[in-house]
Amino acid sequence: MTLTGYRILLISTPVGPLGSGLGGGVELFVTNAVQALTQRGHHITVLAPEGSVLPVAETLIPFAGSYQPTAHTSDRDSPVIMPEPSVLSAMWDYARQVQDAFDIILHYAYDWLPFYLAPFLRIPVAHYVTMGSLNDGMDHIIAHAAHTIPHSVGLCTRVQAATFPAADRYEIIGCSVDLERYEYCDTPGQDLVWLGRISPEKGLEDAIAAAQMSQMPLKILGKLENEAYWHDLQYRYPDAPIEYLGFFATQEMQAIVRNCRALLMTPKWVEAFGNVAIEALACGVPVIAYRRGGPTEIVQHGKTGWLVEPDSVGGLVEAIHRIDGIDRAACRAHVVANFSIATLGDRLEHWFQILLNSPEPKSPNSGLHSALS
Ligand code: HBI
Repeated sequence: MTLTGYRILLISTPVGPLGSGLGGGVELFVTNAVQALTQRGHHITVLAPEGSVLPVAETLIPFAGSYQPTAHTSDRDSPVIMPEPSVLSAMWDYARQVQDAFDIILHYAYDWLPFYLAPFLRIPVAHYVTMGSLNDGMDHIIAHAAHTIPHSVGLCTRVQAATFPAADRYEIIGCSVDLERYEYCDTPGQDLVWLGRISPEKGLEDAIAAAQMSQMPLKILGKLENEAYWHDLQYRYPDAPIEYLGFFATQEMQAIVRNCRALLMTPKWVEAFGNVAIEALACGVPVIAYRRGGPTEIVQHGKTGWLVEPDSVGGLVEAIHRIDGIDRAACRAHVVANFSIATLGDRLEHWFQILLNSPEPKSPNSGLHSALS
């Protein structure tokens, strides 16, 4: 550590360039982490796939190579795949070469390699895991990393931790939004809004069904990741009052979302966190979400939105009819109190201090099998 802060090497997700929308919520995690840490006097160097855009980064080094196949579209028993020449191995080979110029590595890849490499490096690695359990191989290496190097794996929420083996081994870091980028609105129009990667695990069909049943117009924003899925939804709900507007960067996205009556969150998987929930709340937009995954630790039922029986479209419709009972100012106030950049900075800095003052890694496998059995 220099007198004025940590020298941090931040390695981004290998599934696509920052700013492309391919990285989903990770783009926001990375942007907010860089802001939170820079504001506190730390020095961040970001490694990311070429073509990445990260305005808040003082140093961004691009890497060529094939993207990793996305874990959320793989099977639970999918083997580890390295599509060489891979952007993931290129970024980590560079990290190996320059490690002595840094105090710590912070990375956001939901991929096997960084977890395997960490004990081989001379500086600590903080693994920030941004999804719940998806794959047996990843479960094993994540639990192994948390066992051999205690405190080295950070998650967003407790409910996400519960999806992994040895749920008590993980640091809960949470997430945040930069409140200055979200403008509060207390005079919404009639539209509902759904926001996220258009991919089956996000459950867009239920939001469309709820719009059809309630006849409330629904705006849809996000990366059109799965064309076949999207065409199937249009075929199944030809008359639903929906409008797909495309993928937008934060500034344009929040200008649309802030004018909506409520955000619908309909995850079919255990959403690790649900950045879109705190983005909407930051604009004063109440959240109607399935009582599943990260949103259960963000939405206060009856105060900042409604938590609905999972997969119940009728439950979504009932909540839609009650949405005017929610105080929009309370939505923004909750984010200010719990999910600010300053709060994230506190948690990241505390995590790094623990890691930098931790003893040497434990010998692997000592007692691990019991944790995984
Ligand atoms: N898949 N293999 C892989 N690696 C990632 O880093 C990754 C992913 N799928 C989705 C994803 N990251 C992000 O969109 C989420 O972590 C938010």
